[in-house]
Amino acid sequence: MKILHTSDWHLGKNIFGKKLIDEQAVFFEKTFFTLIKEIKPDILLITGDITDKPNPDFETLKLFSEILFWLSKENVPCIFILGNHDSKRITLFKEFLKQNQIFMIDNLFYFKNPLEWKDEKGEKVYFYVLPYLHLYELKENIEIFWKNEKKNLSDFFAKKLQLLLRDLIELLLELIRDTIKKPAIALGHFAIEKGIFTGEEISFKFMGMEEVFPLELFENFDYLFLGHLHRLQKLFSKVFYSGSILPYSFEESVYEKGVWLFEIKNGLLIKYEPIYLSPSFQMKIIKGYFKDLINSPKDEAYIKVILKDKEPVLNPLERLKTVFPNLLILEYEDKKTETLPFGGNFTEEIFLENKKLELNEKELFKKFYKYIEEKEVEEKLFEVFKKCLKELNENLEGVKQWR
Ligand SMILES: [Mn+2]
Repeated sequence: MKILHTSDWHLGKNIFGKKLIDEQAVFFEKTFFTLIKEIKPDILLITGDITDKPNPDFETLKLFSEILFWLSKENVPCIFILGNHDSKRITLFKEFLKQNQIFMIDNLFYFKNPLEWKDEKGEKVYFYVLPYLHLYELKENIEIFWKNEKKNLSDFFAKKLQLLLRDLIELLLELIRDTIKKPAIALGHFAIEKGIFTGEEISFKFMGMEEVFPLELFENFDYLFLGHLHRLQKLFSKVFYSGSILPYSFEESVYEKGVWLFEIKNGLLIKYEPIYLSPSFQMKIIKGYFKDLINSPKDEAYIKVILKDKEPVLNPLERLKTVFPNLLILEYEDKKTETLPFGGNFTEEIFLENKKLELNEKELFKKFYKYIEEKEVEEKLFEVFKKCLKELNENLEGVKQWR
């Protein structure tokens, strides 16, 4: 049985104000769909964070519906589960989609009754599906789906002063412990100990699942295919994160993106292979002095510039955009430079120098203008300055007399 595992699509994601929806559409059309046609998986798993926001905009929903349409047209069975960025808005049509073997999972039904999946050769697995839910939803779900259990749930809840996510997860695992069918594959959206965070895994919901669970909690499962951590990784010998499908931060863009291809034979995972996919856009961090960067060759990638200059540069973002049209963010290497008001050092220097040279205001202005504009002030402009200076001095005189 061939299983393709992907996660954290974050459809509709913006980075520093740049919408990525077009790039995401290109990626699915050119890269992702081609891969699916090539691999022909028996099932495709998407373990949460399908959209970037719980209330996705129209463009995002449109792209998502196009992806769903393609998958159903190509008869690719899939399991989608909710992540911490998703909401039930995207599972609204789940009953229709189920008829095309697209399972959109937003409750614990398939955690209690695992989703049995069989391929043409009779190979069989059981998916225990644990979507990301609010703490109260999780509690509600346990009460609904296990209401006929012998164990007294209300006793359990009454005993707890404060309900923690960890308690509910432990309870859930306890509730299904004796009924687990093999091979048992858990699908979820949470962090496991030793997992590498990228810093992109921020929670959109109040009760964040920022808890990191020990592996031993899940010892009854044979494999865990998970979402949430954005780097593609394998932990211990049975936990797999496919990571985000595209690079979503500058710092992470150096790591390869992709999906996991699993092969199950006689109930065992006989193959796990990361398939790396090239993103539909490039992200780069460029570090250097302004004078060098402004003379570098044109680069269309999404860029973050880190300026090494010790002195603040005038309008660096706008000026560097002539070289890097997709420059999204600019920082100074020395954080102190960033907070200096522009010309902070300059004015101080000039002030001290002026004390020595006793420059008058007119000469001082000429010097300042040359520093900023890198050319001599034109006569016309200088006349305007002189006029303003005269008015200012007259006003100051007026104030003095009035006092
Ligand atoms: Mn995510």
